[in-house]
Amino acid sequence: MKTLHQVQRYGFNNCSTMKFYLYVITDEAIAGGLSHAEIARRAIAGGADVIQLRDKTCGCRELCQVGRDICTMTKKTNTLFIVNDRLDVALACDADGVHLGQDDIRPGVARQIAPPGFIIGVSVGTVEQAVKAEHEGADYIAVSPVFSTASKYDAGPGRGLDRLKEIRRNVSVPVIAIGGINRDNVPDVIDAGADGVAVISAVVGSPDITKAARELKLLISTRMEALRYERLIT
Ligand code: TZP
Ligand code: MG
Repeated sequence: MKTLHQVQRYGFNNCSTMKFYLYVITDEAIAGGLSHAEIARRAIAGGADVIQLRDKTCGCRELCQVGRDICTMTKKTNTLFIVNDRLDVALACDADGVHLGQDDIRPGVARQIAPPGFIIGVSVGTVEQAVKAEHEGADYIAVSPVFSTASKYDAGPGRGLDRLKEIRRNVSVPVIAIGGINRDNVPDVIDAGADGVAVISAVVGSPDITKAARELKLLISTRMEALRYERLIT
């Protein structure tokens, strides 16, 4: 039997057909002072499928305004828009969803507040957390961090590709890989079962965000296609 969130998910957002290939997280410091909106604009031009607004210091009112500006862009370009941590901001700026960490509001509680079809993503580091997040209504999970990263001071050590594979085997929602992912390791990440990759530095830290996004997206799509073909013939 489908849970309520699955009915909502498939009924309204059709999450099963959603593409999460390239998920770009905004970071003004890593972008050398570019605004969140400008980072989003450049990443979308390079083919980002999802934009996450992430700012740990910005006040609520300003964050809502930034979110509304990004939302206008993502709606026009059919890009998903997710707000990090803040369910209130995500709802206020009409984002498609919220991304929650292990210390944020519980996904099940967020689900009770959010409208039907609202996307809830959850960061996990273990199989237990992943299974729990799915059970509580997460629409996707992010395995975090797959590799060590300097972009999040408290991310902890990389969990590795075996952990990613193990989590993939134990949940049915889309699995996004995050942390230290770049052009060199992205094929291995896709081979390990990720449905998409979330990045900051590999795209936002590049002097040409649009080009970096385009190149990373191409690497992801190419590897996804190759995998699909391999599965068809084996
Ligand atoms: N959550 C887990 S790792 C991370 C976040 C926000 C940072 C990812 O940044 P990068 O530069 O792609 O490693
Ligand atoms: Mg968080």
